[in-house]
Amino acid sequence: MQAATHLASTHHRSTFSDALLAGLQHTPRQVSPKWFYDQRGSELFEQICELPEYYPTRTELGMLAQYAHEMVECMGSRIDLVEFGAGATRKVRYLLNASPHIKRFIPIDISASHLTDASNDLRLNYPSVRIEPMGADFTQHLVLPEAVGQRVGFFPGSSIGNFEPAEAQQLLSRMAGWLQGGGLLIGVDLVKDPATLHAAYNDAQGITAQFNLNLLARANTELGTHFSLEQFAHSAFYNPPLQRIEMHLVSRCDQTVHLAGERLHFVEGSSIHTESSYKYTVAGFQALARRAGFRPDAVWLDEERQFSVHWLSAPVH
Ligand code: AVJ
Repeated sequence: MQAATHLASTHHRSTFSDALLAGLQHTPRQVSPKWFYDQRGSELFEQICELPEYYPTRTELGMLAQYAHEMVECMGSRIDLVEFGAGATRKVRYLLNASPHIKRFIPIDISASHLTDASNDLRLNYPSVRIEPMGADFTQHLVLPEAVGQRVGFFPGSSIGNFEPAEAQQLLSRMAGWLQGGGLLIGVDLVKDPATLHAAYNDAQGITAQFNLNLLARANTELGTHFSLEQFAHSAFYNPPLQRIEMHLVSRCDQTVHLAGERLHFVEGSSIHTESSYKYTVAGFQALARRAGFRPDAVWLDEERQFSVHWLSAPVH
């Protein structure tokens, strides 16, 4: 039984430590949202997906339930499927149910333990599909095993929105390289009224706030820091000119934290930028995909035009 390689190694901890220190010594202070996803963070995100305010997940699931058959039509007759940031692997099951042509599924996720459980359950439900999980950070160097059919990528949930547009283009062009001859099925959250966006990242139960603050709890657990979570406040707001939601942790007082032997001082009101979630128009995203080397093809929208799923063909070059 091939379990996902365990990432919580010293390498991973040192990488987290280095990234956090570099981000907190940077002006403005910023940390990549990928560090949200330890076991606790992945669990909190699963809770976010159930929230009434957080519309992206249920909207995309509804679209997969309605259009999966059309989506797999684009993928060919011998599919080698890879998912970037597979998490709980809930969404891919609509594709696996809709197509008998998926020979292998490679779920990739930075949260290895979360991935192993999900993969074992997939093997039980889809015995004819080779399930080969990869515990990896797909934003870093990635080597995929030899293809066993058309290489098809699956990148749902608008996780592309977490990347700065230039980074998003770079990541998409790497994906276009990996997926040559096949394509990418990608979920992209759309620009909409700021009130709906604000609510989606400021839920009444405070789960998103816990998800945001968990970054500091993780540092305390893994790096031995002494962040006082009560002394930081969750802040999330929509930035219209940049068409992005910004999440921050705001210092409630003047305080000092030690990390890797360095002394970090936070004045009251200063913040750590912990996540951006860019929103796109259909045309804006298609232009970005084209610049990355894809040929935008089919697009699916929900009735309220809140969310989009795109099929991007990856030309051979
Ligand atoms: C999983 C990255 C798509 O940005 O909407 C949810 C993560 N952050 N609530 C998003 C998230 C706050 C989510 N993505």
